[in-house]
Amino acid sequence: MLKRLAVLFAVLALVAAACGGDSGDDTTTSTTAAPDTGQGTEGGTLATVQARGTLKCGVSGSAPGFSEVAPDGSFSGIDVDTCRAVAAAVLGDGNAVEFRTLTAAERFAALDSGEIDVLIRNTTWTQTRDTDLTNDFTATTFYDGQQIMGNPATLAGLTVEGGFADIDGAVVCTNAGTTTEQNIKEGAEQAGVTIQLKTVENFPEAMDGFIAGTCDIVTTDGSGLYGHRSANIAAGTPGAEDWVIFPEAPISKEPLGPVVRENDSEWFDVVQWTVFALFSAEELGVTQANVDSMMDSGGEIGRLLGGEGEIQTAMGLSADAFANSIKAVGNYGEVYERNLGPLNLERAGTYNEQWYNGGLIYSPPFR
Ligand SMILES: N[C@@H](CCC(=O)N[C@@H](CS)C(=O)NCC(=O)O)C(=O)O
Repeated sequence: MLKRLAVLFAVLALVAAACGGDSGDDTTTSTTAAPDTGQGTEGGTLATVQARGTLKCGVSGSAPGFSEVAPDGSFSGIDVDTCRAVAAAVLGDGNAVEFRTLTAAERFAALDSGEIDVLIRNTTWTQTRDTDLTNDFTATTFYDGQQIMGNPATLAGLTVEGGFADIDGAVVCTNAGTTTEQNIKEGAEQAGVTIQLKTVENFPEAMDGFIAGTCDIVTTDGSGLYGHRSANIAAGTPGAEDWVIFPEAPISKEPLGPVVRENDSEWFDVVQWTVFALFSAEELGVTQANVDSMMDSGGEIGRLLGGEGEIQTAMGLSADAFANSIKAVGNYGEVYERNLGPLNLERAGTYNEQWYNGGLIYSPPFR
């Protein structure tokens, strides 16, 4: 489906709804003072994480393919793997992570207060979140877009060609503190349709309402809708295979990726270049299985993995920091396939492909 997203994003790029901060999206207030993180400023978080020996990573915990908690308490997902890659780069151990599950409304305050070191919770990069709040966005690990899901058994005639006209008068449910609630409100207003927007704390509650029939429609990032629909089909929820996800052209751009506290440039670099290392590893053919045998390659692969000319020690990391990340989770393509492949979030032909395959996944050079 993301093939369709990619094509339609191109059309929508200029008209996509802006994710303005006009609602309960932002749980921390704007400030011009340095954030009270207890971390100091420059370099604070890297030293803190190294001294502690674990990384505190803020995730959702109920976002299929991004961050989920299994009954045994183990975490998985593309966001979870990004946490592990950072921990492996900084601490040499991809398991040295304390996950904190956060609602959308809680997440920025948790980062600002120092409760977490990095926020990797399917979080959309927007202007207000970046510039009004005490956040810095490092890189985009998944290009998403908001869609809507309905049940044709309740809303007769609903098809994937559907649009705002089909939700006139509907009870629309989503989770609070998101771009989602802003986009749907603004989109409905602009389309001249009236909706009854019901926001809940966690998106799974919106899904419960949808299944119970108290919500006519649910809306969130397309990946979330596909993920929840797949999970419900697998769980045998009656009628789930008929649920319709529309419009084919997402109603917004939702670039998702890791967020750090602002003005901590050293830590920002560590998180950002860990993501770039996963991107570059895929480009250079370095995988979880072959990383050890590639260590002695010269050139860019050598520099990436800690060989001659390596640049990681100058960042305050070990020379083999990124080799450790790749050993822990694999390259970006492997991370994508492991977590999003099972949800049928097809990568080919989408923005989540590598740049040399027509996508937007692009790492600057390791030089
Ligand atoms: N990307 C949007 C939406 C994020 C969001 O909350 N997405 C849902 C989609 S699955 C989610 O994470 N739900 C899990 C939860 O509420 O814990 C944002 O940054 O505001």
